[in-house]
Amino acid sequence: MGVVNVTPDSFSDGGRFIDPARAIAHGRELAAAGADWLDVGGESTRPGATPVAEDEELRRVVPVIEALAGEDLAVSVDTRKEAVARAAVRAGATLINDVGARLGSVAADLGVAWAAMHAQGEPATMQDAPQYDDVVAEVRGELVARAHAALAAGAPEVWIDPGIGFGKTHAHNLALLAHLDELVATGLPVLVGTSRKGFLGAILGRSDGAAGSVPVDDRLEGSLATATWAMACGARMVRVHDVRATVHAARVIGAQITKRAAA
Ligand code: PMM
Repeated sequence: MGVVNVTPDSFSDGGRFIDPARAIAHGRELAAAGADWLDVGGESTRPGATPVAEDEELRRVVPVIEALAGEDLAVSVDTRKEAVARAAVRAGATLINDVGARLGSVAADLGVAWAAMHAQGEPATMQDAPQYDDVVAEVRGELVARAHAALAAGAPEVWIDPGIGFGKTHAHNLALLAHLDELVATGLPVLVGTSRKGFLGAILGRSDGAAGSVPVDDRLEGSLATATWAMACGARMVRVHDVRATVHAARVIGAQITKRAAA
C-alpha cells in the first residue's frame, strides 16, 4: 500500500502533494513502482496534529481519488470521518483505511473493505502518556472485537492494523512488532505501517551514537527492515512511502516464505 498524503503537514511528506495534480502524479508513480493499493489521505494524524475540517478534507481527497480510481487503480481512503469515507467510496475508493477503527458499520453499509487501525486517544494528545497493562493483548482484543462486529454487519473484507505510533511509546511499538504473529494468528489479514516513523529514528539515532533521532528522510533502511519483519511474521500488507524499495524487499522475502511453505 503506497501512501498518497494530500496534506500540508504530514510528518514525512507534508506539503509535497497538497496540489491535486502532484498527488495524482505521485499516485501513478507508486502504482507503476508496484503498489497494489494507493492510500489517499487528507488529514495528517501525526502526533500533535490539529484536526482538519470535513469540507477541507473532502476538497483534498475527492479529486485525487476520482482521478486515480478512474484509471482503474485500487484506491483506499485514509480517514477517521464517516462523511469523508462515504464521499471517497462514491469517488471510487474500495477500501476504508480507518485510523480510528470506528467505521466498520459504514464499510458494511457501503459493501467495501475496511481496515481497522488501532489508536489510543486523539492525534493531538495521543503521545502524551500512552498506557496499557498488556499492549499486545489489549490491541489484539479491541481489533478482533471490532473486526468481528463489522464482518457480522456485512463488511465483505476486514483488515486489522496495530497502529504503530498511534498512542504508543517506542516500547509499545516494539512489543507489537515483536508479537505480530499474535495478530496474524487471529486469522484476520494484517496490515502494518511503520514507514519512516519516529521509533525508527530513535533506534537508528542510538545505533549511530548520535544524541537524537535520525531525520525522517534517513529512515529508509529502518522502514525496510520493519516491513520485511512484518511480512516474515505473516502480515499481508505494509503501508509505505518508499514503494519501489519495499516491493523489491517483498519479492525477496516472498520467495523465501513460498519456499518455507513448500518445504
Ligand atoms: N499510519 C499513518 C497514517 N495512516 N494507516 C494505517 N492503516 N496504518 C498506519 O500505520 C498508518 C495509517 C501515519 O503515517 P503518515 O503520516 O506517513 O501517513
